[in-house]
Amino acid sequence: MIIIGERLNSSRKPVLQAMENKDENYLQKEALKQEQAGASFIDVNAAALLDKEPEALEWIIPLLQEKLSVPLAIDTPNPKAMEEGLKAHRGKALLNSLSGEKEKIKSLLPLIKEHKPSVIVLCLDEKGLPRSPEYALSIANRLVDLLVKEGLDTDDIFIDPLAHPVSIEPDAAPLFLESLRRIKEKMPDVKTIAGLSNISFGFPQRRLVNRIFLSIAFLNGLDAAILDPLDAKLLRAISAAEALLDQEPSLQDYGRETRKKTIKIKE
Ligand code: THG
Repeated sequence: MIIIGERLNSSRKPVLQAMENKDENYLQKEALKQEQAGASFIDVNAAALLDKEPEALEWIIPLLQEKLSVPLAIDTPNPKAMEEGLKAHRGKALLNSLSGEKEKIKSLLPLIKEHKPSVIVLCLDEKGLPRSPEYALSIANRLVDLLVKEGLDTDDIFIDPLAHPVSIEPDAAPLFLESLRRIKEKMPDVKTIAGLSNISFGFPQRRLVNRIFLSIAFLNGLDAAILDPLDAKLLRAISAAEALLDQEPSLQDYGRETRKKTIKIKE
């Protein structure tokens, strides 16, 4: 499972404060902790800074890269901020995100051509979130074709079928899983990704629901997830799912690690 660390998001109050107060130490530590916990990308979102977002990313990205050996996922709906973020990023960034909306494609495609980042594709267009797996697949298919034409490797494309909150749509999880399955079946070389927390929005015991959802999604072919890598129980659920599927770490490693950790972490 590829982990994208979600903690550096300006929707979290301490992060917003650190971004506003230019607290370099806090931001670097928050990034490094996530890398050390196993994240392969660190998501950075400064959208709550509104018109200051482009300059914030231009400042934060090199600041974080001083300390990190993994790349950043540049998480913004604002094309201008994305442009500044991609310019500031050394090496291949992860663009979060492109979608099927015409305006998005028009503004982001030239940036993708120029910087050749990895790209997260949201299954969403002008009509909003798809209500059927067929529609999610058709958006994914169209955008993957477009990106491959621009010279991207399928390996560098992550499709996000977008989980809806179960508290609002009772069939959100089966819809997500069916979209995931269809996308994997049609495009086995592209990666799939999900932000974990949407599914449990407005639901009791969110962390537990997220953990169970992630395990089910993983067993159905999810390659990557945006989550809090410092959530020890969540990370252990991932290791358990990996061990069950005979991926890394092996079952033996899982047993050894678990015996060590159960001393500290109660089930
Ligand atoms: N797909 C893609 N990108 C995304 C998302 C997605 N980026 C944003 C979001 N969804 C994932 N990132 C976060 C970052 C922080 C939180 C949730 C998702 C968060 N959640 C708790 C809450 O909402 O209450 C608070 C946890 C806390 O107390 O720290 O903070 O789906 N491509």
